Amino acid sequence: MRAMELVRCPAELGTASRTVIVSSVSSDSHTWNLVYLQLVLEEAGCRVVNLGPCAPDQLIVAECLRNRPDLLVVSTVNGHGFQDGSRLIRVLRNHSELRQMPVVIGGKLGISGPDHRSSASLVDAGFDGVFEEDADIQLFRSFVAALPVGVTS
Ligand code: B12
Repeated sequence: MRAMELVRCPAELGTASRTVIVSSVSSDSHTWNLVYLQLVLEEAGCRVVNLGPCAPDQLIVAECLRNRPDLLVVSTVNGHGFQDGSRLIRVLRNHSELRQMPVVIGGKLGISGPDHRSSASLVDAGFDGVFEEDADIQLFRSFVAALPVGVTS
């Protein structure tokens, strides 16, 4: 299965500036992936709140409730992404106010290269998009450009 098929593209197009939270997961201390994504998003005109590495689930929940972002971007490369991502998305989706918030995850999610079956299970668990290490960044840019504004406000 191609990465393209793992993205639920929002139908509605928005033009206003979007607020995006970028975060890693609790186990992951890698940082440059987050800096890279912040730059990509700022280049696209987004206001970015970067929570940095090793963000605990409850911090991510609290910052989403405080900032009401148009998108949460989770990035992880240490190889625990499938486990950490599954846990995090359940915590987020169990929160009634965050049930509709667009959330994507990407990076080096496992330790054996792209695993599209595991990515599909992340979509089943509640992610709106999964961008594995072989995904084209242009696909991510298109996803962001097509986001509706104000879903979580
Ligand atoms: C620097 C580094 C470290 C530093 C991090 C310092 C810091 N403050 O960031 C230190 C030494 C701390 C470290 C530690 C570890 N690391 Co390390 N690290 C690296 C290294 C060499 C470079 C990472 C980097 O900065 N890349 C630059 C950024 C810009 O690129 P990137 O992270 O790949 O992200 C890109 C894409 O993945 C993508 N992307 C990422 N997220 C997302 C999200 C979305 C939505 C999208 C669209 C795209 C996207 O966009 C980025 C640009 O293309 C890589 C190897 C490598 N060459 O990639 C290993 C690597 C990531 N580390 C690895 C490992 C295993 C570890 C450790 C577990 C090692 C250990 N046994 O202790 C620990 C884990 C620590 C932890 N708790 O997380 C493995 C992960 C294996 C895997 N996933 O298959 C790698 C791949 C090395 C390897 N080949 O084995 N590491």
